[in-house]
Amino acid sequence: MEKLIITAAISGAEVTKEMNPAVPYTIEEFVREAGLAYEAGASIIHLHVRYDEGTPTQDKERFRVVMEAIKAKYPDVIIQPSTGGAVGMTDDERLQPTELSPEMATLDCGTLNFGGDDVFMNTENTIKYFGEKMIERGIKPELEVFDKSMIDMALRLGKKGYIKSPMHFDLVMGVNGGISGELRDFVFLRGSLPADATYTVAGVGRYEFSLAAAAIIDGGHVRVGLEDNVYISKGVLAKSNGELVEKVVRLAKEFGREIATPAETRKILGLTK
Ligand code: KMH
Ligand code: ZN
Repeated sequence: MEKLIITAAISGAEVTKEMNPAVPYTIEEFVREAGLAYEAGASIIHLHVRYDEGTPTQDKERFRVVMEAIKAKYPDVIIQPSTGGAVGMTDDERLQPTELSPEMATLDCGTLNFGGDDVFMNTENTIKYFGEKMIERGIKPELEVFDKSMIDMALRLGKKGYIKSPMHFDLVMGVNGGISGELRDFVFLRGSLPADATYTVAGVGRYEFSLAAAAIIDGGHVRVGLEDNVYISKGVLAKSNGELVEKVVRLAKEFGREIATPAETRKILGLTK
């Protein structure tokens, strides 16, 4: 079986230090959390940035500083900025980190309720616009799908030339407003992907490790991190993103999956930069 790509979603836009003190806000904290995840076995860092006091931002300059600081210490790690940002941001605000020519970036494939009164807006025109920008800038999109309809949207827009194949998906499961993280739904999503696609799974909250195990067995890849889940086990806060990655590495070892280095990850995903 192919080696296992581990992505660490180290920060997110919604999770706070009140929920887990390890959530990074300052540049030093971003370097620390990225480093611990990388050293534990993550080859991709999925990145949202914050200002020092914790406000999420898509500001290009803040991304530049954080990305350069991480790369200065861990030059081969793959940094995958979010273009989802935080609920309520405009399309152009969200796209800013793609101007820095990262190897990858997320591309969210549909609109969904996001808890309470929040709606995470991704209209068809937004998805087309983001897809075009990523092709223009030579960035491999990680297609964030929170429900089955979003896979269908990606395939439709792929046929129209907005997204290139082979596609790489992130099955984000267990968001309040998206598909659940039950195994039955994982089998359904996974079975809906094109044969030439790669995928990673991001189980939110209590689904993080059950879905990681499912993807490891299935030959898929895994995303973990404080963005998705702040606990290492029921009721016990994770000490760091590194601790969450270490748990995935242990699971992979039990099932005989080796961990992909950043160079191997580039090969598997066809990253060319
Ligand atoms: N923060 C969410 C509204 C992504 O990174 O592309 C969107 C999100 C998805 O986290
Ligand atoms: Zn994200």
